[in-house]
Amino acid sequence: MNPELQAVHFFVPEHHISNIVPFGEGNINDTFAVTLQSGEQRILQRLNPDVFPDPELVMRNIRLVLDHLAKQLQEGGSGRDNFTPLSLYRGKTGDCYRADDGSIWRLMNMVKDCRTCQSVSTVNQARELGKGLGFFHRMLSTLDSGKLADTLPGFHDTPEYLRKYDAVRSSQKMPASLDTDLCCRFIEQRRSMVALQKDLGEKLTHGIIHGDPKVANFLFNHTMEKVISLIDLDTVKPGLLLHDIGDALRSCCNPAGETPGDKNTVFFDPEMFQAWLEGYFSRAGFLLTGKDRELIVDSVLLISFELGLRFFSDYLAGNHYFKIRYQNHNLHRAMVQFSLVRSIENQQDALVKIMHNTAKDANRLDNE
Ligand code: GN1
Ligand code: MG
Repeated sequence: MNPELQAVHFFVPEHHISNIVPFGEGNINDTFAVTLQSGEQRILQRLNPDVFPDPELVMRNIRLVLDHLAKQLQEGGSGRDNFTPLSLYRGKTGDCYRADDGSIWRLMNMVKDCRTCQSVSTVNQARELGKGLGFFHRMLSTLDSGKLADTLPGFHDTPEYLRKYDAVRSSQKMPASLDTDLCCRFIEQRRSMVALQKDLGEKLTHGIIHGDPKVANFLFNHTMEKVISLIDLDTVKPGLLLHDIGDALRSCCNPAGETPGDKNTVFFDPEMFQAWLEGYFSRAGFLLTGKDRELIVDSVLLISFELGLRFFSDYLAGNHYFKIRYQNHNLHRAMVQFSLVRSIENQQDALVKIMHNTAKDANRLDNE
């Protein structure tokens, strides 16, 4: 019997299952859509044990966050914002199944009538994504982050990613190609950028972060006009809100997506940037300090560079971390992130201005 069937039987009796198929485009975990005889659907997921060293702790974080979100939505203190929370199903002896190979599986609800996309196509969607992350941060701002474990130490430690890159370079024979040379040169020219991390650590708002707020992890309603949920909670943990904000913006404001056919189409869209900020500030602007705001553009630069570095290092090391669909997939992904970095650099002053004006307008609206 294949592993997904074995896992699903922990949660649902065999005769209730009608169909089970691979689902989504995640780079780390294995995800399946399960259809029951009743027609209802569920999401079955296997946590990648090579990435998450302590999957039980991941599950504990998720439980704490889901319980808190459910309570917040019930009490209505933060409003509802069309938000549909996820929930974990219980199986024979609990809400997660440990397979013989040690991996952990869980079953969650499939949010009804929702749609996802890999990249944004309208300014309204960008605003909705900003609202969605802002609402999520606002709801979790009343949960003590000290209760959550750091399940991925060093997850946004850019200097550490640079050290790992150096280590891979010195231990492997470099595949000789023009693209590889370009990436190496690009990284060399930006070594000093990782020092930003120092700034990012001080005077900035700590809280509970989602850890992976890319476009594909937000659920839209069927018309693609409203964000109704945020999925993929494996990386929820204590962290800097700016890390989430930077990551969400690098994904949202790149309409070409993470793997466009032509990497020359990659561009950081300032209109999407403004709309995203308007959305975020309307829900969670009060959580940010002046220093947080000042560093928003830098944080998008840093996270885009960091992700490019992670993809490129994984390519050099033999593609053990991110799943690939073709041989040079991680190289291509890295070049896309580096193109995004260049596009942000070229517009940096204008983006900072947009940020200041949007923050000012948001303050004015708050005070009216
Ligand atoms: C990974 O598996 P997925 O797609 O949810 C990665 C994120 C990256 C993202 C880029 C635990 O997330 O950090 O931003 O790919 N997750 C982990 O697509 O490393
Ligand atoms: Mg993820």
